[in-house]
Amino acid sequence: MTVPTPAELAEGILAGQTRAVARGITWAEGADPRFPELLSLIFPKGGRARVVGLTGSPGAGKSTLTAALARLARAEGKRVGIVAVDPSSPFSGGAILGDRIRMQELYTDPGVLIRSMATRGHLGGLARATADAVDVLDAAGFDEILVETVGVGQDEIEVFRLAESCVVVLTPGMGDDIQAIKAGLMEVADVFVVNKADREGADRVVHEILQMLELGEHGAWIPPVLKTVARAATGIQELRDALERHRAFLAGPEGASRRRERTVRRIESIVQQRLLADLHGLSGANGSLASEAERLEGRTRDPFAAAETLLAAVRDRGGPARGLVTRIAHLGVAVESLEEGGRFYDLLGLLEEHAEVVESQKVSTSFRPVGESSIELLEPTSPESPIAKHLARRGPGVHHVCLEVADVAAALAKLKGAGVRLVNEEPFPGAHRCLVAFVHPASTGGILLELSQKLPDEPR
Ligand SMILES: Nc1nc2c(ncn2[C@@H]2O[C@H](COP(=O)(O)OP(=O)(O)OP(=O)(O)O)[C@@H](O)[C@H]2O)c(=O)[nH]1
Ligand SMILES: [Mg+2]
Repeated sequence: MTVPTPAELAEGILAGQTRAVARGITWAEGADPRFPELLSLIFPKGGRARVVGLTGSPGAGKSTLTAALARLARAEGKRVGIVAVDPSSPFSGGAILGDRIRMQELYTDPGVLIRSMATRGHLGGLARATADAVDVLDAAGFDEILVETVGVGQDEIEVFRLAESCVVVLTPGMGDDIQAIKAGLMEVADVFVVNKADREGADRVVHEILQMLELGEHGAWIPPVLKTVARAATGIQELRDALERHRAFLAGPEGASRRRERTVRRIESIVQQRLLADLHGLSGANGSLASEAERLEGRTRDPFAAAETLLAAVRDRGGPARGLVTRIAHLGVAVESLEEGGRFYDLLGLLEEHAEVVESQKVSTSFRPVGESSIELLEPTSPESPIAKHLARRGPGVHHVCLEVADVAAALAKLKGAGVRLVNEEPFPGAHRCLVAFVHPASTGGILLELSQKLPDEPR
């Protein structure tokens, strides 16, 4: 398959094609600049899948439990996506051969898609990559999505928080882990599972969790504590029932705030990553992390002042680009002939002020000022001209809108960084001594957009 455009890939994903889904997840994982456009196309179609996160210490039985849940869902005819954010999971191939063989039927079941995510090297963060992968699966029509993570690092907890229902898996004989759970996972757990209940001490762990819950703060949802033997598929139906109750809770009035909290977190994490990336990218006169750190160590700057300086620099750089666009320079109108097309504008008193042949676009142009802007009539000088093609396809009419920018190269870099689809990656000479470049209608709301930078007048 040749490299698809975001629109082609979106179509494949929405049709549930496995290869398209896999590629979409790869884009998510690599923070591909095309991913935001892809997501914008598929996101409106999602929202039907139920997303369950499972976390717990290494070896707690998360994968076995995930597989057991997947089997139950398959028995009901549901399509299941499994995302294993975990290098040692049988799902990603690291575990004991026997476990993998026991799960073999899931790997070959066309109604199941298993994907593992590396825990390292995610531009933009593991949580973001995982949430994006889940959205791809959701849009592809998977009914249930199970996300397995090792709940140790901050990053993994972040991943976990994004699930709709979070299952914390504990096992007997892990006294220390209870402490860790108190610290990080307590308030995100929706269901507690004490797995390996075939072993000594399961009841004691259940008891400890219940005690913890009594002391701790929780809202309207009191997390149930269940016992399972994942390896023997014991207690799985009860887990599924508990998840169903949690889903019903989320759909109700009390669940709404919980849901909102998670949605907000997701946006926060994207913003946070962006800001951090911008912060680390700072250099030069406006201040950089290194220069501010140096001032701090030399006591010529205090931490708050350093932060203020850097925030101001980040805002200049990555914030909404105030002052980037200075005006609408002109409206480009394709006409069969300048003479004929110009007659109407003459009637309005919008007389030609400037005419020019633009070689790069193979067009003759006629500029008719209107206030700060102009109407630019465009007549092709060759059948090769983009204007000739426009006329053939759509007839005469609005061809593009031109915005004047102070620095077209900088504007292109900024847009490209945000995943905007560009027609030209490099500026080229346009009419009126301007440097111009076009932005694709797919990113602008349907209009071909020209960005134009006025070059200084030639010395006389
Ligand atoms: N005795 C017992 N063993 C179990 C149970 N559930 C899983 N196991 C075993 O525990 C081991 C680890 O199970 P996994 O499902 O790979 O655990 P995990 O939490 O996914 O492990 P990592 O992904 O490596 O962190 C395997 O050998 C399982 O067969 C259970 O209920 N009882
Ligand atoms: Mg595992």
